[in-house]
Amino acid sequence: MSPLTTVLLSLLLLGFAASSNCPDGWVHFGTSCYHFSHDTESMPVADLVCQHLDGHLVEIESSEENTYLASKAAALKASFWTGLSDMQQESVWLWYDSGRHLTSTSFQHWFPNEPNNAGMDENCAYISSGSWNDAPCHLALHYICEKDDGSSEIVG
Ligand code: MMA
Ligand code: CA
Repeated sequence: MSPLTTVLLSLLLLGFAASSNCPDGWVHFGTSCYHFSHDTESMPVADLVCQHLDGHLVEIESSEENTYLASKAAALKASFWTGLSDMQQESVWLWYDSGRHLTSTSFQHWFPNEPNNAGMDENCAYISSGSWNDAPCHLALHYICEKDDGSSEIVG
């Protein structure tokens, strides 16, 4: 083998080794895999289903991620639970699985005048057409699971 061929083959193999894989039924964006549910569940049950699939309810951290999810969801015309909740303390929004707080500098994309805690019973946030609304956590909605794409896994 010529040195050039060796280098090119090595790069190809390295590329494959580093490339991420998402299971069937999951789509890839950034360093995550996403699954858009076919069923509807309350938000806590949705999170349990995501955990059962080795993931968690989606945590949206950037406008790029939000736009990607909205584009994928557009064809599905549904509202999807995210992992965002203020069920522990009213008006303190945090990502259920990582425990990260939504702060004034965090990416957020609420519908106008949301979150409004309508009926004082809205502690979970769904995404619909790219914007977020707080709604009762017991509502049965579709949901988006997220998990790491495995590309940063340490092997060996
Ligand atoms: C309206 C608005 C929301 C609220 C839902 C409840 C459709 O949006 O008042 O803030 O969460 O109703 O269904
Ligand atoms: Ca609301």
